[in-house]
Amino acid sequence: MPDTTTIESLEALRLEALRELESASGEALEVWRSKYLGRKGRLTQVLRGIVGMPPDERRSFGAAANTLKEVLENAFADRAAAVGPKPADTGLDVTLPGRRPLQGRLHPVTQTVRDIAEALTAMGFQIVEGPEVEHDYYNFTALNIPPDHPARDMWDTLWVDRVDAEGNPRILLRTHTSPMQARVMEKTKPPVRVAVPGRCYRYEATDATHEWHFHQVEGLAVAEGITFAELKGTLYEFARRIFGPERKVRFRCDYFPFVEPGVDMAIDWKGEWLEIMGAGMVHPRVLAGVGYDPEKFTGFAFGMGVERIALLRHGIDDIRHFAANDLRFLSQF
Ligand code: YSA
Repeated sequence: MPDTTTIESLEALRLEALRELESASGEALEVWRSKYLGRKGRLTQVLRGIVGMPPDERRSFGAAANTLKEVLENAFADRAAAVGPKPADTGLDVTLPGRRPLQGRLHPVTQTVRDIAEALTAMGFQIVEGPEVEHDYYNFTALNIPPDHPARDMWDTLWVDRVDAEGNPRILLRTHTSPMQARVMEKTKPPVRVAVPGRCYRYEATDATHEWHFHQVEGLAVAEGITFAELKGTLYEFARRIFGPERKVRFRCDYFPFVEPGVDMAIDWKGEWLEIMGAGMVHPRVLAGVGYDPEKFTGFAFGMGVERIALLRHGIDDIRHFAANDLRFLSQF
């Protein structure tokens, strides 16, 4: 058996291995790698034998053997790159452009809710949220709309299939965010200034400007000495922040049982007016109902439709696009 523990034997191994490698290709390449560098390969055996050598020889021989390992590994890599399988052979074309991963983003209605919340927060309103499944007391009675009052017909209501002791349904999907007016005032001493974003539901036929489920943002400000001029000023400022200073705004008298006086606000849309919110001065009966003294405190409230605002801002022609879940529409925002 030849002595493999001398520098000369390493040199002989190097020459032999490189000569063989020069003509190796295809499967012979792997045979070569295994013969010299594999687990039972010749060089590997040499390296394993180093531990049994006398210490003074071990250092210089070990260094030479490791250098040879590096030389053979590099030579193998060069040869494999020159004659080994090309990417095309494996069916993989690395020059093809990559596929861009689909990037998620916020729904345009969510974006609009956030923009509205940001504008109102900057104007001093605090954001609060409330339940979508509501008691009829908060949705109607606390808002000066007692049971059997004809004003209940203003909101086509989706009732939850549950009745009270008298056989009347009392639980509903909230038709507007206004129930939060009473919920907030019940728990807070004046002054209050809150904005309530949330989803609402109505048993309504749909068309280009009406959905059966949509979002509103409610606003409520109550303190001593608040006037109608402050309501108007607040809503003008809000419209300026959301639609810009050029967009035309219209106020008209309107009726809501929980305000006196009441108004609605519309924005110009395709040469017409599109109503975006109802508003008014909080009715003294609503204030008294939550324990506020209506002789001392006054306030204003408003409730705006988020989908309508998104529609106006983006020039969309039909509100039903928002819930249709069509990526061709959603990916524009
Ligand atoms: C009025 C006075 C206040 O002091 C406070 C709030 C209000 C608003 C009241 N709660 C309300 O819901 N009035 S509303 O029925 O006229 O709706 C307000 C806004 O919600 C509308 O101007 C519209 O922008 C939107 N909206 C109403 N029904 C809708 C709708 N958006 C889409 N689809 C529907 N079906």
